[in-house]
Order: sequence, then structure tokens, then C-alpha cells
Amino acid sequence: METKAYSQCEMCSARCPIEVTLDDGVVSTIFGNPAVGSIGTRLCAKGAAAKWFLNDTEKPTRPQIRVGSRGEGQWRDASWNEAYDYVADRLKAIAEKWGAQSILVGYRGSLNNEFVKAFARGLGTPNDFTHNSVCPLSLHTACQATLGVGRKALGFDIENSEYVVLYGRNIYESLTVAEVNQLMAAMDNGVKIVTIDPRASKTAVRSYYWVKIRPGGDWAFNLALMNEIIKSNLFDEHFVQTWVKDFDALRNYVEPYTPEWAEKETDVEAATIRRLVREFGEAKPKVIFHIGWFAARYLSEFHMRRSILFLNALMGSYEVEGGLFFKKGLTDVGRKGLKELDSTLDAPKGDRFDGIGPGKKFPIVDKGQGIAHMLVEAAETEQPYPVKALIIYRFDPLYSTPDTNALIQALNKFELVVAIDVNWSNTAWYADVVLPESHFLERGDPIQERKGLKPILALRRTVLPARFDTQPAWRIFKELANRLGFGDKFFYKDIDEYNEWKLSEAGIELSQFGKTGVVNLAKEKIWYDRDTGLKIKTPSKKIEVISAKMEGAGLPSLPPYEPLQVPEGKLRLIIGRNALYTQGSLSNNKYIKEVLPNHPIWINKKAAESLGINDGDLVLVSSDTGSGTTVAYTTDAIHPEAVYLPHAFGKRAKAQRYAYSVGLSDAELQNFATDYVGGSAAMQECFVTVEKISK
Ligand SMILES: Nc1nc2c(c(=O)[nH]1)N[C@H]1C(S)=C(S)[C@@H](COP(=O)(O)OP(=O)(O)OC[C@H]3O[C@@H](n4cnc5c(=O)[nH]c(N)nc54)[C@H](O)[C@@H]3O)O[C@H]1N2
Ligand SMILES: Nc1nc2c(c(=O)[nH]1)N[C@H]1C(S)=C(S)[C@@H](COP(=O)(O)OP(=O)(O)OC[C@H]3O[C@@H](n4cnc5c(=O)[nH]c(N)nc54)[C@H](O)[C@@H]3O)O[C@H]1N2
Ligand code: SF4
Ligand SMILES: [Mo]
Repeated sequence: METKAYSQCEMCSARCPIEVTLDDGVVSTIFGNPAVGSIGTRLCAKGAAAKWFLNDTEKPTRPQIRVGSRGEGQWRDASWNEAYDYVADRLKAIAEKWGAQSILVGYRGSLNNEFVKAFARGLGTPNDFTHNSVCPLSLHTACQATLGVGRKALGFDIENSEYVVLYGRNIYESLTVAEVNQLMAAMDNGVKIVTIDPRASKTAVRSYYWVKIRPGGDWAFNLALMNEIIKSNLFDEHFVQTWVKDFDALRNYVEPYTPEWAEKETDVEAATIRRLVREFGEAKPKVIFHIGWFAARYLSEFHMRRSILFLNALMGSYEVEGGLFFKKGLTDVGRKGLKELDSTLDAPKGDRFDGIGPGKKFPIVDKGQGIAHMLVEAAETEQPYPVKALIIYRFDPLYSTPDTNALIQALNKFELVVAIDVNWSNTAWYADVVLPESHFLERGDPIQERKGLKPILALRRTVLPARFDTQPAWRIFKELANRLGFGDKFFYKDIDEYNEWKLSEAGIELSQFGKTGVVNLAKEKIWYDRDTGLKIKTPSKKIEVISAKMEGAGLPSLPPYEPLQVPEGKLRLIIGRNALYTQGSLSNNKYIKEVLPNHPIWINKKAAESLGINDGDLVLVSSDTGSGTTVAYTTDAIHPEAVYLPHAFGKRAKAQRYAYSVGLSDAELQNFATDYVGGSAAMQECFVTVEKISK
């Protein structure tokens, strides 16, 4: 008999709403949830490949305890009770010997954030951290310093826009289904996409204009755009007067950065910059300078991202149709917000392992995000104190933070590493204990508030019983808390009871989610009054050119531009995502591997020629930190200073037949570099040589 169930995909963190068709209880297809048309009724290739992952036996299928040396891959099966007791006993001993602060709790943001954060609070450690320092952190910090809210507060009305300017943001490849749908609809409406990218991405080739920029040239490019917009009086004067603090400082600051100056730094012709500025000026305010997503490329990432926020201000494109908007949620429809478990526990005080805090290395970075890539330094220096245990939930730092070998050295200093994952991540492979979470179709999670112009609440519910001996996050953290003496804080008996508690102040019942798992909160789009109602939360309540937050921490708001530098004889390694892979986490998937087993390194034809490299040659790629081999793809479609690899290959867990050791891992080539203002890693401050090995 055919039945349908509704839930959310988790093959990446976009969490598209899905419709699962079951034949006598066996999954036959997974598709988009038609009840959520605005978010997207299609699925991407990775979502469809979830079916393979469900039945994959090359993942941990019951708790694992290491028996060989770290990373050797010798494990024994354990019962859940044994594994919980084992982890809890060791955590107690470590807390007693080294203090609770020596326990680090790392995670990638998910629906289960509140359980992970509550767990860290229960342990008494101030050291919880997300994956964000290797993704959007500098952008987030830039938004906080300029608008007083984080990056997730902003949305984009792409469908109604006239110009969408993308700084790399590769919407058609590094995707969420919703944004792909929006951009396709916008193209039907005649939008002009301007993609700035050193290589021809799948979005660049579908654009009205591809700006083949020198890698890292974005900040200089933006300074010149602002120079030209202001000089040509093409900015929205009313908006700037109403909402921008210290506009004159911005005008003076960009004065020397002319299009001719930028041409030398970015390889973009001054005439192109002038033409684009005229076109943007005429289309405003329906112009979106997309703030981006992945923002862990350069030392100057923070200032580049701030310049995007300024450009949107000059166009007056905040809170307007076809521009950017502040996302709306429960409180905008007159309801109270969802409750979260972590807010019922006090946040432990004390210095953090990662150097965030007033007067510290990262004075303006949000503690709630943490800085994952500071783990190595913390372990090596034992400053401000030794770190001894690492609990990792749904995050793979050993694949996703730069310099894999340095991190392995650091992990060897830990007395306990526990990975809670659905798969053999690199980190799980190097851990002491692996607690396997159930596949996303086999579990319920906390309700999600999806903010937007028309906000909704969405429910992930259990579609299938767990096939293997795995457990959901709500249970894993509760069981550990029970054994560590703060089980009373994890008061719920199951996820339904927890979700009822979560909803209890919002005045919504679990039963309202009905069959499709969605509650629509607004019939019409909600816009704030753009003259009086922008939700800017800086001290001045305006978009701050001179940022009170930065100045208060002794950081200059408008520092002079610093020219790009590439060491003689080296190429800059640039990176991105691939449409078929979610970082490295899904690479052991038969369906995916059938379509794209491996990926070459892109290298400019002329650059390759000068190195004696032909298309299809096997090459050795080396940096100061590591080296590896792959095949060269020579093309004009990349800037000559760059080589390009997606972050998806070179996995280390031998248990995974399809992924193990296939291709080159960019993380093994990258060294430690960081944007000390915004907090992100600076992964593209990485320079390599490429040599031919053979045909
Ligand atoms: N299929 C798929 N979709 C995903 C993901 C995935 O893993 N797979 N991951 C999701 C996540 S977590 C993220 S963060 C987003 C990331 O999405 P994006 O922010 O779009 O980031 P990337 O894919 O890293 O890179 C996009 C483009 O930036 C270009 N680029 C490199 N250097 C520069 C530069 O100096 N200047 C400019 N202007 N461009 C440059 C690259 O060539 C690449 O084409 O994708 C999300 N969507
Ligand atoms: N060198 C280099 N490093 C990078 C990047 C790069 O381009 N180059 N990209 C960066 C970016 S943009 C990002 S977002 C990060 C991504 O890196 P991570 O944050 O590590 O994200 P993922 O690879 O999506 O997943 C991490 C782990 O979560 C597991 N997982 C998936 N679903 C579930 C689940 O439902 N429950 C549990 N418990 N676990 C689950 C996966 O198996 C995987 O091991 O990497 C960053 N690091
Ligand atoms: S974008 Fe694809 S993989 Fe990610 S949640 Fe949506 S369908 Fe799943
Ligand atoms: Mo990311």
C-alpha cells in the first residue's frame, strides 16, 4: 500500500520540506512538500540520494568504542548503555582533574542546537562552538557591527529584483532549493544577474554579466563601486539620510579608490565598473548586492562584507520589494517566540578556549558562534588552560578546518574525543567513541521557525522506525545528562512532549501541524515601514559606517585597503562547493559517485602551458602544509592567478568504500590563517605549486 509522510531533508542544512512516498513502509521516492510551494516543491540531487544513505551499511550502525590507536579504524560494538556510561565516567574524571572548562562541545548548527547548548551549560563549560568560523562567521560579525543583527536576520526578495549582484555566491551550484527556485523565477521576470567570480561557475555562465575578477579583488571592487556611486550622485539620498550614520566618513574614505585604481588591483576594467554603476543606479532600489554565505576566504573578509552592506544602503535596497528585507517570525504576527531548552540553564562564565571576549584576540566576535579553527592553537599552547575533552555533534572539524595534520596532532592531546554523527566523518574515525544518530527520516527533532516575508513553523517528524541501533539527538543528550547529574534539566520524556513545551508560549498546538507538518503564520507578506520601522539594532539604530561596537573595541571602522599579494611562482587555491556533494559529508554515496566520482583541479590554460601541464595530466599539488595528486582541467574560464578545487574529496575513513582516499582534500593543503576582526578562517590565503607527474 502506498502512503505519504511529510518531514524535512537533512542531506544538507537547507532542510527543505519533503514528501516521502512509502510502499508498504519502504521508501520509494522523496520529493518536495507541495504544501510549502514558496520554499520549493523540488528536491536537489543530494536530497534524492538520501534513499541510498538510509540503507547504507558503511556508516556506524551501533555505538562504537575504539580499540586500536587513534585513526587506525579498530572498533568494537557497544550497547548504548555501555557507551553512555563510558562517556559519562570519562567526562566526570576529566572535569574533576582539569575543570569543566577543559571540555569543548562543538557542533554544526541544526534543529538540535538547543540540546547541544543545554548540554554544554549543564556540564559547566563556557566552551561551546559552532562550525561557523569555517563558513559565514566574518559576514555574521560584519552584520552585527553594522546593523546590530546577525546575518540570518536578512532575506532577499530575489524574485522581484532587477539586478542581483553575486560575490561568488554560486546559487545554482552551492544551493538551497528555495533560492534556486527564486533565482529561476527572477530570470523569467527579466532579472540581470551580475556574478563576480574568478572562475565561470554554473551561476556565472547563466548571468547577464560575469566579472572575471582577480581572486580576492572583491573589496577593492566594492570600494570603487562606492566611489563611483557617490561621485555620480547615484545613491538614494532619502534612504541614506534616514538610515545611514556617518555617511560623510564613507564618502571621504572611498575618495581615493577610483575605478582606475581598482582596475589595477582587480583586473576589472574601469569602464566596466562605471557602466555597472550607472545600471545599478537606474534600477535602484530593486538591486540586491547579495551578502553571500561562505565567508572564510580572506584576512580582509570582514571589511569586504561590510562594504556589501554599505552598497545596499547606498541603493536604498533594505526593506523594499526586489531588495533585501528583515526576516519576520512569530513575534511579527503578534505571538511569543518558541521556547528553547538552553535558555533554562545559566551560561557558564570564564575565559573561552578560542580567544573571544573583550580585550582578547577576537573582541567583537559573537561568543554564541565560537571559533572552531582555534582548536589547534588552544591544544598546542594550553592557553588559557589545557583542553582535554572534545564532544562533536554533526560537525567534522577534521575535514572542515584547515590543516588536517595539525588538527590530528592537536586531537592526540585530548583524553577523550566523542563524535555524534550519522556517518563515518573524519573526526569520528579519529574519535574514541562514536554515538550514531538516527537518519533524519528515522527521528523527530525540535520544531523550526522558518523566518521570512511569510514565516512558517516546520516539523521534522519520524517517518520510519530506525533500521539500525541508532538514537535521536534529543535522547542522546538526555541520557548523557542523566548520567552526569543534570538529567532534571532534560525534563521531557520524548520529542512530542518537548515540542509541546516549545510551543507552549506561542499559543500553537502540535496538532495544528496536521499531516503536512507545516503551520503558516501569515497569509500575506509582511513588510516593515521603510521610513520608520527598519529593525536595525545598533546603538544609533542606524546603519553604522563608524561602528560603535568596533570603535569600542579599539578596531578602526574604515581601515586603509591592503593590496593583494601572491608569492612568486605560486598559485592561489580557491575553493567552493559542488552541486552533488554536501561538503564531504555525503561522499560515500553510490548514487552520487555514479554521477561524479572525482573532480579535477581547474587551472588557467596559459598558466598550465607555462608549467608544461596539459589538460588531463596527473598533477602534484603542494603547499607548505600538505600535498596530493589529482587530474588537471585546463581552461580559460578561471583567472590565471588561481587554481580551483571543490571541498568534497580526499576523505580518510577507510570504512567508506566510495569515498575513502578518492581525490584531493583542500583542507590538507590549507594552513592556519584568520580574519582577527570577523573571526573566520582565511582559507584562500593558501598558495600552491602544481607540477605535472605524468599523462
Ligand atoms: N550542493 C551544495 N550546496 C550547498 C553546499 C554544499 O556543500 N553543496 N553547502 C552550503 C553551504 S554550507 C554554503 S556555505 C554555501 C556556500 O555557497 P557560496 O557562498 O556560493 O560559496 P562557494 O560554493 O564556496 O563558492 C562560490 C564561488 O566563489 C568563487 N570564489 C572563489 N574565490 C573568490 C573570490 O575571491 N571572489 C569571488 N567573488 N568569488 C570567489 C568560487 O569560484 C565559487 O564559484 O553553499 C551551500 N549550499
Ligand atoms: N578546506 C575547506 N574547509 C571547509 C570548507 C571548504 O570549502 N574548504 N567549507 C566550509 C563550509 S562552507 C562549511 S559549512 C563547513 C562544513 O563542514 P561541517 O560543518 O563539518 O558540515 P557537513 O560536512 O555538512 O557535516 C558535518 C557532519 O555532520 C554529519 N551529519 C549529517 N547529518 C547529520 C545528522 O542528522 N545528525 C548528525 N549527528 N550528524 C549529521 C555528517 O556526516 C558530517 O560528518 O566546512 C567548512 N570547511
Ligand atoms: S538543498 Fe538538497 S540536500 Fe539540501 S535540504 Fe534541500 S533537498 Fe536536501
Ligand atoms: Mo557553509
